[in-house]
Amino acid sequence: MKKFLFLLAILISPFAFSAQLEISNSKVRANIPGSDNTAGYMVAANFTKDDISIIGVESDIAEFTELHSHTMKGDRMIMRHVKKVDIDAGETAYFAPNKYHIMFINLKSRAKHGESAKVTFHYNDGTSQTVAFDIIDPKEISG
Ligand SMILES: [Cu+2]
Repeated sequence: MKKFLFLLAILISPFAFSAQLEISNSKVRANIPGSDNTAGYMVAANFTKDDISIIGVESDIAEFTELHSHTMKGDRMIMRHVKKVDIDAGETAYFAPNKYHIMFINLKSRAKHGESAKVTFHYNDGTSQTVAFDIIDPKEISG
């Protein structure tokens, strides 16, 4: 019986032994009419003993979903598509306005306040994780 329960525990938690981030405060800016793109933010904490890299991202609301960074060029902010974001063991990454963000490009429909998006992160160890993001009026997103 003990053995059976152990096997059951493995079956119902398939990611127990793989990279998983604690993702909180996950939200997407509701997009403004006339724009086909928007951005998402989150806090991603790595409480595991392993360094984790996010190497890809996709979503159910956009044709393309990318990891972006913001860098300053002189006094101008420039968005860059980055191939990966490293979150070392014990570290926390803040995806926020003017920092790393998730870019949703060619939205399939308008991202409306009150709806939600499914965002899937792919990790360097071959695993992935899907997280729900609340779609929020940009006025309610600080930063
Ligand atoms: Cu961007």
